[in-house]
Amino acid sequence: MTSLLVFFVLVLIGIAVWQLTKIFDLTQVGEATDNSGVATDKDNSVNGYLMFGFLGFIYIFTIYSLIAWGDFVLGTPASEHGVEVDNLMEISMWLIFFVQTITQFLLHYYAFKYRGKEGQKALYFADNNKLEAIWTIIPVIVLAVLILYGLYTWNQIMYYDDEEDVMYVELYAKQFGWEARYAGEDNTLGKANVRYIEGINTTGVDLEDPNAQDDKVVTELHLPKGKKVVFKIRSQDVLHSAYMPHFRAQMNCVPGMVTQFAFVPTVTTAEMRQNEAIIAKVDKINKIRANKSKDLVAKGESALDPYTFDYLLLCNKICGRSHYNMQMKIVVDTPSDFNKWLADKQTVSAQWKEANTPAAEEIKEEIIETIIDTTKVVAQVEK
Ligand SMILES: [Cu+2]
Repeated sequence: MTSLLVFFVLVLIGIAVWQLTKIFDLTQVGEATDNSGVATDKDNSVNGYLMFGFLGFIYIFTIYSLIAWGDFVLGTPASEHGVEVDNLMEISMWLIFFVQTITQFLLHYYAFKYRGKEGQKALYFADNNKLEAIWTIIPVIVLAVLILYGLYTWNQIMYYDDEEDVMYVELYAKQFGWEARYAGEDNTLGKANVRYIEGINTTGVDLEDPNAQDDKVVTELHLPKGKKVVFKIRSQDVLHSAYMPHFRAQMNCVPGMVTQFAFVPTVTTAEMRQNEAIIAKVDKINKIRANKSKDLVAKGESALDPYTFDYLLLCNKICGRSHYNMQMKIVVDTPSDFNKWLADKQTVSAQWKEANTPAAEEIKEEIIETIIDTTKVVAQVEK
């Protein structure tokens, strides 16, 4: 509401300034001013130089952006296919950079060179087949090569062989968080459906399905280095997008269907923390945090924890109010560490049994009774 008001105030100020200049013009009646509205040589010159100035602005701002924000790029890819994605990106960006530098120069330079002059007539071609053929064929060839290269790379990334030694992991998206399910010893994910969601079974695993008996559900994703992981991706509610930037992986999560993405992690979390660019980035973040902490401590609040690098799975689709915070930590371990970590986790069927055994029910009832008794006592004391 405030921004709408500010907008209206700005519009009104604009109109006021416009009307004032009109009044100012009217007071100049009788003086030798040109009110014809036709551009003079001076007007054209000013516009020509402004065009040239704008070209300088584009170039200087581009260089400034590269220097000021160049280190925000993600750096070393942490997956096998990530190298391919980065190559594709680099070739596309260099090409765009090269073409834009030349075309922007030509556009602005000629706008300056052929600016309007009294008595000068514009020379133009009504038609030139040779010229049109050149500027059609060259972009067609360049774009076709880029698109074919992109398609080839995409197919290489998306293809995986069922016979291959792969590991299946399910990513389950919901407003606003992630869960991951490991397929267990049989390497087959049990059936799941949103209708089975009940109690601790938060991902809707079909607990009757024999394949689901060894499935394990976790809230922190661990991946073994060097193993191809096939992600089967589901969503509970709305469209989400599973985005793992360091692995150059992204796939939509669509309610009612299973999408997939597969990759081989190549750098463990511990190794990535030793990466020079990551160390510099972490230092930068911690400097900002230290500065903020000073202010917080001065206000009597507690200081911020220092940041350590971790891979993340983020949601990359605006899916609701807390979308910005929809993330899950990813840890890439050595295969032996990974196996140890996974072995410690309980299967979802065991968790279910534990939560629904008569003993657990009894304890639950006892707790409820105690709560009721306590409330009665409190009520009596209050009387
Ligand atoms: Cu989301």
